[in-house]
Amino acid sequence: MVSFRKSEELMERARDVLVGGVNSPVRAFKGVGGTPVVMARGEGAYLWDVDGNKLLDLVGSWGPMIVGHAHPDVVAAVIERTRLGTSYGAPNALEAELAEEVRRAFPAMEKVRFVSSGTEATMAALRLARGATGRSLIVKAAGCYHGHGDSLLVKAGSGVATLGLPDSPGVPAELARMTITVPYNDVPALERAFEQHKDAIAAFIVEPVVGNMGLVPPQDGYLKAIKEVCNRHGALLILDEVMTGFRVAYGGAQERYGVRADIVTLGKIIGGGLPVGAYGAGKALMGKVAPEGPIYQAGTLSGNPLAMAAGLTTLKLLRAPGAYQKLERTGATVQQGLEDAARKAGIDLCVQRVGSMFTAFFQQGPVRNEDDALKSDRKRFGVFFHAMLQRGVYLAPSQLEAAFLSLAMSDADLKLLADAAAESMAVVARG
Ligand code: HOZ
Repeated sequence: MVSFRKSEELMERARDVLVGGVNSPVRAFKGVGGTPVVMARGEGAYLWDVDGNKLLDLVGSWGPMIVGHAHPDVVAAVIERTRLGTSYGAPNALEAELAEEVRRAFPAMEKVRFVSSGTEATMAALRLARGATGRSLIVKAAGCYHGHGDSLLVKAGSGVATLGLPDSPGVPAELARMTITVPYNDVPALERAFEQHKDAIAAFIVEPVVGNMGLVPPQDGYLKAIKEVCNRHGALLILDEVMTGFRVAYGGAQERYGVRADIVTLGKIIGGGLPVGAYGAGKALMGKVAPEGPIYQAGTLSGNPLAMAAGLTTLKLLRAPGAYQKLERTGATVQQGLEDAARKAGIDLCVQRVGSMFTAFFQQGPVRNEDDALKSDRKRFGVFFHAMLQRGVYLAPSQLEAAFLSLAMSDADLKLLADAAAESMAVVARG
């Protein structure tokens, strides 16, 4: 048995002073049971915990670590910037450089505003949509998670669904009523929402590939259809690419599926592991944001030079020839390993993957929306999670999350993963 004794001791101490011992609920292992693993360091495809266990990391900080942990170029860029001071509360030259790179990848983002997290980006995007249209209602898809902003904590996925708290206390009912939910991958339901609330809906916000009910891809034509419905009703389409941006393709889901949003939100990879979010849109729309326009949004650490440097370096590494082909191959190999392992063990498993993001749902599938995702056997997932952890593989501690692969994974790592999956599926089968 691998020991996590020091993690357990540290978590006991942390629980006394941090809520649930953590600073973000999914980390508390409520979705799988047991005690969270306390990490000490990361390098390449691996994390090392405080007990010295070496763990192949399939979480990747929930997406940002696409080039692996502590990549020497990213580390060097951050150290170099640190020597120049860590925050100015004034413009720095890296902000426009990163914004230009973001615009090259996401043509819908003619102008960009950097913030410090994905949550901030989606909150600001909603304000922009409401301010620009003069309408109050927002539509979101059940099971999508766009951070913890009040308007977005309605039938949210990720930790909210994992903990079974679909509507959070503290969100005023008046505000929650302004968020309408529809099932993901359901165009007629979106049409009905627009019919019921004529001329009152400011925007439809959606993850173009969902990562927060486990991974659920858009069905053929879904993204183009929702854009057309929004256009027809004078509403804005907000594509939340916090997870998918620079992940499912350099230009995110918009490049991969050939769609263009009215407003885009980004996070995770653009900060290269440091806290960054961004939102952007066409010039006319962004011209309504202060100081060019009246819609207010601000931030002391926005455009932080360390974060800009980490983001720029990470994006440069992603532009290396063959990077996305490698991520695709890595994803396909991992998927094959999991499917083979499940088949041999006689376990129902539906692996859904887009590039280097995937979820192995413990059910037959397909998983098209939140209702489908909730049919997964979460008890089996918990057994699998702990069996994998014992074999040195760190998965996201909830069935309703996605796994993220990195460029740092070698063939030997993929073999380790496949072997661990085969043994762990056998453990699941034994019950
Ligand atoms: N919201 C993230 C999962 N979709 C979890 C963030 C964290 O716990 O670090």
